[in-house]
Amino acid sequence: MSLAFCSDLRRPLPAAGDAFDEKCVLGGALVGNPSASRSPWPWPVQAVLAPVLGDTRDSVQERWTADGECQAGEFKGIAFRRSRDILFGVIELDEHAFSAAGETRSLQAATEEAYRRIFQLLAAQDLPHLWRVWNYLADINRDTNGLERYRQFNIGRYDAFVAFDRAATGNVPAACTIGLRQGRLSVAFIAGRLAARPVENPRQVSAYYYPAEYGPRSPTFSRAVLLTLPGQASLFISGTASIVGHRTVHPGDVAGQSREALANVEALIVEAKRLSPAAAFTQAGLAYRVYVRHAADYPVVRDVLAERLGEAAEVLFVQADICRHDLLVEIEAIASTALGSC
Ligand code: 3EB
Repeated sequence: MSLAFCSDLRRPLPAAGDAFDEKCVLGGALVGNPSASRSPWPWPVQAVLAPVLGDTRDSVQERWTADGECQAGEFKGIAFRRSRDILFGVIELDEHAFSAAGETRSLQAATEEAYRRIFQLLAAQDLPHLWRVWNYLADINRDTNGLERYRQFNIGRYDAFVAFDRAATGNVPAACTIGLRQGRLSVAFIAGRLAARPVENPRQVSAYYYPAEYGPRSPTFSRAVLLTLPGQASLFISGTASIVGHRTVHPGDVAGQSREALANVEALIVEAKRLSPAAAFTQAGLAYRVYVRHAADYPVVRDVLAERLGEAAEVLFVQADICRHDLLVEIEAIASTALGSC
């Protein structure tokens, strides 16, 4: 049983349709605004339609692979592929199809429905442990019906966890929730047979314990999850921002926010190594996705990261909205001892 992540940031990937004899491709992401339309890949792909910054390419492809044979499936709008032990899926929902009845807001209802379907699928596939989730939605900071859309999303996500008797604190997946210019609610996820171990950041209040000033329901995610597979330790670091305790720090200062977010990533690596001493995680050895709210801030963010991580670190910069209006940058990362072997 193994899981690997690869990105064409570093190395050319085979074209879609090429044979993958040894490895099962579970799925992946296409990040950017591809100018040419491409033939669909034969596995689920989450399209993250947002500008890639500081790169000659208009889009970047990422893939997750596992060993053994893959099976493909479709369940209530979720496209998925699974190996014996690991499942990757993507669901996109048009929130306008979920009418805002009474107090219920349509994004909230769409979010709850997406997560309900995911939990139904994982039960049916007998791969119950949700490890990592990537959430994208349009206009994340806009108020509708008197509540910011990110906060509506949090209510729907929380309600689905509770409805399926899942913990909404403690053992919850790593995640990011990011705003795009347009498009449907898109949720991609990796789940598996074994439980991952949640990792919290001693510098931050756990997001699921945020006080009510950040919304009627707290966000349901862990700061990171540690996955220990035979011969392999993987770390999924959630979207990480310039938050200390539960407060945004360095408002209006993108360099300060970049350094603080990196300090939070470093704290998570230290915590992960404390929990899994054999794992050789280093800050320079991770693969990063960095969301920058204002494209004009890109050179500052790039320079701060280069200073801390070195020029060789694998970093993809994307222009997108962060879930708090005062956050200018958010950093997520993946560490896997099998990185690059897919
Ligand atoms: C934060 O720390 C910044 O709601 O899924 C980061 C990662 C953030 C995940 C989520 C939100 C989420 O609160 C925002």
